[in-house]
Amino acid sequence: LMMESNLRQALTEEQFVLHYQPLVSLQNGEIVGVEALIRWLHPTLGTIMPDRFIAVAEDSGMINPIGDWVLFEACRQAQAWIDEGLQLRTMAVNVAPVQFRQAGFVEMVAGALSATGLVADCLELELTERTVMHDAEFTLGTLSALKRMGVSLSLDDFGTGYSSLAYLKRFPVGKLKIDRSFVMDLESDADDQAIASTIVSMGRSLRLTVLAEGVETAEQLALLRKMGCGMVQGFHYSRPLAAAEMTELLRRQP
Ligand code: G
Ligand code: G
Ligand code: MN
Ligand code: NA
Repeated sequence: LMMESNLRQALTEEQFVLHYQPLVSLQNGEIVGVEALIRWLHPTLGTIMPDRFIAVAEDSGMINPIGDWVLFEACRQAQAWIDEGLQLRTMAVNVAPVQFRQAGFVEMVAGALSATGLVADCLELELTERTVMHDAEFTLGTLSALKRMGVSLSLDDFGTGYSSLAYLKRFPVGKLKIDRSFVMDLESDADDQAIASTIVSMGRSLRLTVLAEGVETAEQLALLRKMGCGMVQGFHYSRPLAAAEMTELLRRQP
């Protein structure tokens, strides 16, 4: 099943869809953005989650055409919501390491923006520490080009890889996303509290927005709020939603 040819067929037969999860500001409780998350709607096997095919896509090189599709579709949907008059400041899109390093990546991002009419300010690319710390000089060049275009950058799964703090300062990154493994047991685990609170403090000192992922309970939310965390994402607010469901949620926003 999880072969290059199946992924290619899935792409041409339009079996991929994006779901969207709200990114919520703790300042006012508003949905300020969404993260696009891919799903494979297989005709006989049903919904296949990305952890079952992204690795194969990366190894086979199919991540590039799939990633291009994700970017165009996310930008198209963001502009459709904006055209409807809905408030949406950020469309966040995950970028795989191979995709980030493919020749012409910056031009492809520019192409997705111009083809869909989405302003660059609305687009945020999520990169992991693993992606950016590998060949940091290459990363700096690419991130700087994206930043000059007006695209925002965030570090996903933050705390699980290893970041050189020197590069964290040099990279034009605007947001740190605290990995959900540190949030999961936040109420009971003093170490996780120390880690989360340290990331929040460091982020604030570096003038970065800090978002906590995987927030599922009111207790986790309260702790993060007390730490001064700026944004959250997780099942407590909403699971990832199909586009039509997300449209309804955005329409209900004040
Ligand atoms: O809902 P969740 O199961 O969506 O996602 C699981 C993992 O797959 C996460 O690590 C997430 O970052 C990754 N992922 C989801 N959508 C995409 C995508 O469009 N591109 C890439 N490269 N990774 C994605
Ligand atoms: O690696 P990345 O942060 O892009 O992955 C996002 C993943 O986290 C997706 O699989 C998404 O479905 C999942 N996710 C989002 N919110 C929650 C949550 O509150 N709890 C759990 N367990 N997973 C979540
Ligand atoms: Mn992500
Ligand atoms: Na993450």
